[in-house]
Amino acid sequence: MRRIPLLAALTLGVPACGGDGGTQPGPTTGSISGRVTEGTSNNVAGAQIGLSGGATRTGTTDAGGAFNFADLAPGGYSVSVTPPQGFRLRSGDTQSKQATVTAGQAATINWDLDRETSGGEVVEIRLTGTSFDPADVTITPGTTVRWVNIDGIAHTVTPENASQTGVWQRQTTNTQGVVFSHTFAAAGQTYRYRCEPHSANFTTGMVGVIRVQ
Ligand SMILES: [Cu+2]
Repeated sequence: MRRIPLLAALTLGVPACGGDGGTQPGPTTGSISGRVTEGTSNNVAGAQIGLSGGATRTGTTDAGGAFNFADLAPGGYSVSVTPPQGFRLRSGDTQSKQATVTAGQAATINWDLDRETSGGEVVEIRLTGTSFDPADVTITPGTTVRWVNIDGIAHTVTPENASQTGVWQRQTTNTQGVVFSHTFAAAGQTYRYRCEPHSANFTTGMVGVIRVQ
């Protein structure tokens, strides 16, 4: 067994004194992040976010409705949103909001949008038995799809790719009625989905597809 000499042990136990070199440099920048949603559960992807003030940048919300501007010098900023097709600002909300960045801190700015209701076509898909009816739907951008539980038993509407552009969040239902609605804004996307109790994969059983052209 090795023994630490008494003098060394004492030295190790005593904090360095003398004043220099004891402090670590703290963060000098902060960030502004946030999320754009519609209602309580729908993330809004593809919203354009603009930053001005201490820096000028642009970004777009991801599949989770999130955006993030990092490495910002402390100070005041203005953050604005441009809703994607099919959405508009909620009445009373403002397009441009102010944020103050503090070093080492994340400021948060959120928007909750409304769906554009003027002229948007609505397509209904019925959940009945072990089928989505119709199962294969082709729509144009801006169309709203509404899933309705007909038989009142447990189903889900589970997208194959939860990070796909413009995708909806997995939904569950066990009662009759409207399960949810989702407006498809992004063109050129094909969304495959299934009902978990009635399909083990995305190709057989209770499955569906939405094609946005
Ligand atoms: Cu089902």
